[in-house]
Amino acid sequence: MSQPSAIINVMAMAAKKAALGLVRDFGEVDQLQVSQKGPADFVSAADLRSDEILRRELSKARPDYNLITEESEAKPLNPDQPTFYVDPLDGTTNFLHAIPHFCISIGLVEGKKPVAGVIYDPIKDEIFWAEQGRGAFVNDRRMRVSSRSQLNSALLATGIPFKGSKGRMEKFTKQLNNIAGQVSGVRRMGAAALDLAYTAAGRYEAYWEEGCYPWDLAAGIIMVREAGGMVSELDGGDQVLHGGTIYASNANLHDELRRRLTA
Ligand code: LIP
Repeated sequence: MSQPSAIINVMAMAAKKAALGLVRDFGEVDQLQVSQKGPADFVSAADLRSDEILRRELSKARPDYNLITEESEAKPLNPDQPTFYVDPLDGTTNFLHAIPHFCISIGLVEGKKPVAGVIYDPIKDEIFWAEQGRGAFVNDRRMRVSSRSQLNSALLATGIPFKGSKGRMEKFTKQLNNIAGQVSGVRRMGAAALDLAYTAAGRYEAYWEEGCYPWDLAAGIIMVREAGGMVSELDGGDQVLHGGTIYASNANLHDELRRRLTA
């Protein structure tokens, strides 16, 4: 196994520290489901607590780096320094409904290129990590994308538009209509970072979603690439981090799936 570098250790330690609070809070969400008001405020507070710990830990270890989190206000970046893109709770809706599928995602980006990433699922205690040129790992096992090349045995993941994702439903239903009947299955699990990590681990053959943010994607993009997979925009553009529709898959099925999804 490749030894995690200093920066991976920094990111992994920050994620594990923040996850302690998330796991404790997750235990309470279950109780709050039945209350009249529901757990929404409680969950935003949990998200903010995770955010605060991640910010503190990452900026203590790398004070010069830029840091953007889902919860932070936009501020000018120093273009000479790398940028951490952090989602303190990816899969918020799952968390809110007491569904144990969520994670913390930390990506490190140089210029526009993700170069390192850590995604931690504290419920399953799986830490996914990758660094440019050093491979991708889950816990201490190397990850490789799947080698399936037959469409009919491929399992895909996606995100379904929901309230607020204006105008995307028509395009999505067309994509789903083009593909669902051809493949083994399509999952909507609700945490983009884990969808990418699972694609890197060969659990899914591919994943696509429109409307994600760089903090959902930065860590997962480097993971899929280091596991031997391909990541692009569905329409062929190269702005994967800031672009429209993220599309990641194993190398064998990349072109064929894209053709069908965009037909
Ligand atoms: C979520 C993503 C998910 C997507 C949701 C949302 P959050 O991130 O991981 O894939 O479908 O719209 O963006 O809001 O839980 O950090």
